[in-house]
Amino acid sequence: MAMTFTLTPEPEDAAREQGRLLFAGPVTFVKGVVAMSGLPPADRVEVCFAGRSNVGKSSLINALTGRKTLARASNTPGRTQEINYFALGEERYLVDLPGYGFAEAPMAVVAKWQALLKQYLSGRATLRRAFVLIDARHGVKAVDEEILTLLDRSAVTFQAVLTKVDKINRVEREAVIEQVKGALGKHPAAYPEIVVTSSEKGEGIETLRAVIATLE
Ligand SMILES: Nc1nc2c(ncn2[C@@H]2O[C@H](COP(=O)(O)OP(=O)(O)OP(=O)(O)O)[C@@H](O)[C@H]2O)c(=O)[nH]1
Ligand SMILES: [Mg+2]
Repeated sequence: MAMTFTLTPEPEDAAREQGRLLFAGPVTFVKGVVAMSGLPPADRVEVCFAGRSNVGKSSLINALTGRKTLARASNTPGRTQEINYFALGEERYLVDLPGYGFAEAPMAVVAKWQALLKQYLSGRATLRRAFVLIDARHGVKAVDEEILTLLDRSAVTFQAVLTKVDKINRVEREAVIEQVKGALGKHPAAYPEIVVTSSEKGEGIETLRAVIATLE
């Protein structure tokens, strides 16, 4: 039986309000982590943002939190090389993962990121969901498949988030959604809903806030 994927619907009023409240509260940068030993205590639900370099992870965290420079969105691919922890009050950790697929990064650096990523994804008990960001202009690429497979093996539920949707038209949007649905179908850890976002225009941001706020 094929798995059916849908777009995450607009949140109900209560969930929207829960999301708004969570993200309107204090948001702090906790620390940048370069080794498992540096992780903060696993004392609350956390979600992580994974995706290839330049896909818009930091921009999405900035849009969610309404803080323009919190996660240092940069034009330099591969700039975010640490696992960056942000706290939403005492409620949640948001985790900005190092971007992958940065071809120009030295092999040794890539290997170190991959090892850390693997340890983090398989070893973090409070990690409730991974959001895997997919550039809406490109869809799921071979480089994304690696992390999707890693998430399957780590049994971490992941939800696909299309980014930069403001850069494509209606027709392209429908096409990329179909491509992503097809790719997710091969991954047992895929959550059956996709969120479509634009950090630039705000599309999908309230929806994603509600998703994060209502995770048990
Ligand atoms: N038009 C548009 N541009 C975006 C959007 N999100 C991000 N960008 C741009 O894409 C580039 C990369 O965004 P980042 O948020 O730095 O990407 P990242 O995934 O954090 O990159 P690394 O940290 O290097 O892995 C920046 O120039 C952003 O301004 C979006 O929703 N719309
Ligand atoms: Mg970044």
